[in-house]
Amino acid sequence: MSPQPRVRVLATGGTIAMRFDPATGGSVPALTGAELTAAVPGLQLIGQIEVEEIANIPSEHMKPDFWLHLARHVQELAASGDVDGIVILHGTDIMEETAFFLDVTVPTPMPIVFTGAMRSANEPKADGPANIFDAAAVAVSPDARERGVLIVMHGDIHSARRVTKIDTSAVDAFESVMPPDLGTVRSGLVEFSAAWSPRVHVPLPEQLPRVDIITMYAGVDDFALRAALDRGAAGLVVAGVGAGNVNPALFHGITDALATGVPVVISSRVPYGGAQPLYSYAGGGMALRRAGAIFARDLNPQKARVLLMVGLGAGYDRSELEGLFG
Ligand code: DAS
Repeated sequence: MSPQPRVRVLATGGTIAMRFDPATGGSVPALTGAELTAAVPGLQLIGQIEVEEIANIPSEHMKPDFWLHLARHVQELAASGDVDGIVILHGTDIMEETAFFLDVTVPTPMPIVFTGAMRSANEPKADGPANIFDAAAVAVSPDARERGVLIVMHGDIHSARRVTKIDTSAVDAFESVMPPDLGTVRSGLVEFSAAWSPRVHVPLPEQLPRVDIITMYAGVDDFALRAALDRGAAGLVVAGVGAGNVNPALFHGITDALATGVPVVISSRVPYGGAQPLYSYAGGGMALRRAGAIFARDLNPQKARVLLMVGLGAGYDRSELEGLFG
């Protein structure tokens, strides 16, 4: 009988590891990764499961330094030959950012699968156990190799690049924008569609510079933009409206930032369609492009920030950054 595939589960926390606390009226961190995996019926039939307790924090507490530590550890595991697939248990609020960071900085063909839960472990219909089972089934699937980092939630398989959280409470809270999901997993049956997701790789930097996101909304001025620059932001991401447009106040702030050599990436508040330069009036996308801004295309603002941080951390100049964003 062929040896069981070796699955390493890295537990970082999140709702999946929480319990509702009647004393405080809310959910709080409560369970280890070992307790979570031990409570999943049939998990041992999927593979040889080994759990590491990396952290037990809500994902809002994640910081870029944690990303660097996690990426180095995943790189070591991928190179060790001791592991066939990795499952990372993580909070859902920041999951897409951490997953995309590893997708960009850890170019292994090995399946790296994130999952979490929308309900705490002691809530009715807790979704954590099923998500752990599904994530492990994907992590040992030969079809999951060379796919980049994946997020598996509610039986759907998503690429780290295209997935985003679209619902604050539903168990099917994640959706892939452009193209559809990569596939499904139902009771251990893993099926990938023909969909694909582009992937870029940047060598893992030693440090990640400060990059801030500036949001466009009616009447916004350049206060937040200039405050970010005053705090030493090495790059800016703009969550524009439409396909990537801003008002004249932000436009002038952006052109000033560009003039001082600070790269500015234009993304969009809108989840579908991506950012592209369409309008030539002051603040329109084409005016921003002509001023030297880079367009994020399919990346939402939080992921464009991840890629800009990594590119700047790796020492990329403006033309290399332009290439990175495609
Ligand atoms: N507790 C929040 C987090 O850690 C939400 C969740 O995990 O679903 O991201």
